Amino acid sequence: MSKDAFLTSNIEFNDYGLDDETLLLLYKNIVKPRLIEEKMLILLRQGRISKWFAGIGQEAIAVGVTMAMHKDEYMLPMHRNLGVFTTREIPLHRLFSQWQGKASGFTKGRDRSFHFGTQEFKIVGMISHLGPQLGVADGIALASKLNNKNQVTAVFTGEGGTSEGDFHEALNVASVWQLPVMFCVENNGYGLSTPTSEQYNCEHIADKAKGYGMESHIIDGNNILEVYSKVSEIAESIRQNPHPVLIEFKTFRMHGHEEASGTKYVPHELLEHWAKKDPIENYQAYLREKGVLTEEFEVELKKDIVHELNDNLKIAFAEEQIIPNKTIELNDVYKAFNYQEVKENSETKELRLVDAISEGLKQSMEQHDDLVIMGQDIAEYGGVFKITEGFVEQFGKDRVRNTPICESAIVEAAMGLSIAGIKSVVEMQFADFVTSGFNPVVNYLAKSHYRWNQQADVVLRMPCGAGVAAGPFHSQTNEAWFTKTPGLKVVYPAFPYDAKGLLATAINDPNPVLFFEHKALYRSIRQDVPTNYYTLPFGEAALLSEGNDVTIIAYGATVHWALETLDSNKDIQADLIDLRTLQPLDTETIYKSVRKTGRAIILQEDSLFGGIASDISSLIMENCFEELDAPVKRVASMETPIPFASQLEQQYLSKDKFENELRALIEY
Ligand SMILES: Cc1ncc(C[n+]2csc(CCOP(=O)(O)OP(=O)(O)O)c2C)c(N)n1
Repeated sequence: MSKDAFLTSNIEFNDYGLDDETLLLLYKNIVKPRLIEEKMLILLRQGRISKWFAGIGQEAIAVGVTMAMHKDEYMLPMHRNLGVFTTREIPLHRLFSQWQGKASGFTKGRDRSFHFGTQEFKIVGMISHLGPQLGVADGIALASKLNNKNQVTAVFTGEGGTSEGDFHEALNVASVWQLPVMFCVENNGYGLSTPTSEQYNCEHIADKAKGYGMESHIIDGNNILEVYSKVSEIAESIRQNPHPVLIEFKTFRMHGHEEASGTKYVPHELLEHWAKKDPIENYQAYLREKGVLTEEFEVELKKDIVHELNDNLKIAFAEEQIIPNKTIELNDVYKAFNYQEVKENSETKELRLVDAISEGLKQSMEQHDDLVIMGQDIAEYGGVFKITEGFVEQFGKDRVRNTPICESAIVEAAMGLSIAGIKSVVEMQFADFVTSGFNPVVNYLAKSHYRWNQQADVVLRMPCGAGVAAGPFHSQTNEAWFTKTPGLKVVYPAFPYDAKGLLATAINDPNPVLFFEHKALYRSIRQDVPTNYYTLPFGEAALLSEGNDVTIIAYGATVHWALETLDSNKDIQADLIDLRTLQPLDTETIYKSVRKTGRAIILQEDSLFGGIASDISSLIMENCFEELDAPVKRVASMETPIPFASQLEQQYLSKDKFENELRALIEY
């Protein structure tokens, strides 16, 4: 930073009645990230750090907004918001260790740069996909509203990020639910190399607020006094009366997207124009002119920061590299869950699968008095399968929340609730529609505990499956998309008794659980089910029949197909294993049975390739090869989308070919 380049300010400052102490604190806080970044650029050139996303020229926004927030209010910053972290006074050596992938950072070397959160400092960092944190902020703000905390949540995005669907969904949900969120858009001219003219086609991003029925403001993002004063006012109004606000900060990205990529594509005049509006040099000139900033103060300040910086860098550089340890890595994928068995009573009632799920969900709502459920049409309407019928009357609309058609934002909001300590269940109207919220499931919920020790205490209910002539978009059984993603648990009951107990466990488990409910079983399968609240453990398959000829492995609807087949082929003596949960998978029960029978057949409703049957088959070959008398057989549906017409659907499904394949295996 050149010392005397700005004798007079190019920004029109107004002190908004702030006292000298505050004016100097703002100065202190804005200088610090600049000095750190300048040092980082030197280290980058020396090859001592790997990448840098410079926020130089944009510091007034991060610093001004952070100072306007209370320390116990959550902030969700982006990759150029170092000022949020420094103003929240995170010890610098921890930041440096984070950037160097060391253990004293915030992710044990598992994620880079600003991709971390810390409950201690109430900061929830971004994931690379930019947009998802906007919906996460909704969830945190919802928790604050439900707990009457009068707090505001501040979330950042660049103007590039506003083109993502997450932005639209998050703003829409925040407005419909009147959530206390400040959506802070840093419009810095470029998203990587893309200028604003190729990013959006309206004059101001703030104009979009009108479409969401939302208050908006445009603020000079290079003027720290305007940022701090106006945002303080806005934040206070949100605390008093919860509502969302969209704030567009006009600023400019003075460096490349990341340092190595440069700024060749940015017209020189533009850089010159904005260089004159540097937020620090102008503020410095203003404070000097005003007589608030003395040379002595400035020298001391910079000396202190440089000392702090160097001392902390020394600590981080001296810290040893992480020594890889597989056990530690594997243990952190899921939050440890201390399963508590709640025994069933002897009183039972015959229930259909749909009723058992409804009863289980209702009893969990009673057990956890802050559990929130969210989904399309689940409130007064009771959900398309009527599982939540009558819930609003019992639990109220705060806890039984109809959502707009915003799968991404709702999964993200569930994540936000979890960050704020609230459990939630999200009903996907159909499992097929999870694709519209896929990113936050596999990238946010699944990876959060591993990345920064933050549980995603969310259950996604997934009405799935074929056999109801509903065509390609209301029939899929898409468990394989999730069983392959570390960090998720996958439950797939076939019976009312299991469904009720496993749902209670899914809700108790602090990890993200996908709970598959087969639609064709909802009203066709009945069973005597204990009337009380009870739990069943994950990772324990059920042995439904026993025999020495063959091991049949099934889950969901295929369990019933296998039962029917055995019923009409009484000469076949089979171990029939109902997996009940796919992740965790009860491999011991599978191996024990296969070692006894020497033959295994896996029946899957989904198309063959890449399904869980393939993995189970491999596991059996790898672990039981010596005991096998025949190759392991997978039986699965055709490699096509699921067709609508019932005769086509029947041809598609693996059900009808199972009997022949079973006999062929036994006769092998
Ligand atoms: C979903 C997704 N698409 C693309 C990218 C690659 N990417 C990372 S940052 C970035 C530009 C973001 O621009 P903007 O939101 O304006 O923020 P800025 O970098 O300008 O601060 C892009 C394209 C990404 N990380 N995630």
